Amino acid sequence: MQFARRITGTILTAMAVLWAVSGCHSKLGRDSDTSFRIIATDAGFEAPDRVPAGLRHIVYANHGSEIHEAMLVKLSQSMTVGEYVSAVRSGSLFPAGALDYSGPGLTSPGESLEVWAKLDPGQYILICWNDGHARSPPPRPFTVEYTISDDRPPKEDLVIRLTDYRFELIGSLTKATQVIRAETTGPSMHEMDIFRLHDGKTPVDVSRWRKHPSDGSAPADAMGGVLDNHDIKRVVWMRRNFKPGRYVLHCEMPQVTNAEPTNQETTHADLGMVREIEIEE
Ligand SMILES: [Cu+2]
Repeated sequence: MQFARRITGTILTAMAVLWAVSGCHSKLGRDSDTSFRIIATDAGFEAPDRVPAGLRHIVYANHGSEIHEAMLVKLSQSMTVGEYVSAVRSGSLFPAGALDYSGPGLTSPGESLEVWAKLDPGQYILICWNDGHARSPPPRPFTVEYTISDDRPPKEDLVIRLTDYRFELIGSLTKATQVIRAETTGPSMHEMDIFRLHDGKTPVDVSRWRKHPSDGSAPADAMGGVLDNHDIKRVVWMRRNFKPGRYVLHCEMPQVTNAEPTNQETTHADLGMVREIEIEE
């Protein structure tokens, strides 16, 4: 009896140790990378139905023929995807109760990048805001589960601070695969799209084109970026390869971010949140 109890005790201790080790393992994020793969097409997004909560490693590629971004939006508990869509169709960029959770920014066809962003449990959608896309292909719903695991973000090569209304670089971008740690110092929400300028084009050409995308040919390629978070304290990381050239950091956040479908024409880019940078040979 005593022997049996001791065996049971040993087994229970062993199980407790195993449980503690595995718990610790997932907390550290070591080897727990569960990439969240998102593919944009012109007909909508391909993505998993469910992902764990926590810091997610998003692997994003645009397989479409137009520029697409992938904004992660957490719906409020009472809100359906249809209700969000109808608010968007009536002109709202920030339907009441829904929360932006960042995501990969504007990305040209054939380009890809990785983003690390923290997700809380709940019902989400993926939506692209480029050039009226938010009104046509249906957003892709997905669930963030209550299970938590963290993918470890890579060590950054530089930090970019998004503040009202400028980009502050701590470090510099070089030609290579680069990890950018994006911090929003605010006080407003911000986003950062990265464009690679075509020969002879300027940041002014980019801002003008972004307002009227169908007027003439594009002055730049969209290299991705990081979209806004309602919780501006959240740090987001991105990683991609950069070739030498002239680039523009650009924030298209509307100056007014309430749920009303009015007065959202003035963007942070209009207020000066545009920065040209050069990546040297
Ligand atoms: Cu901004």
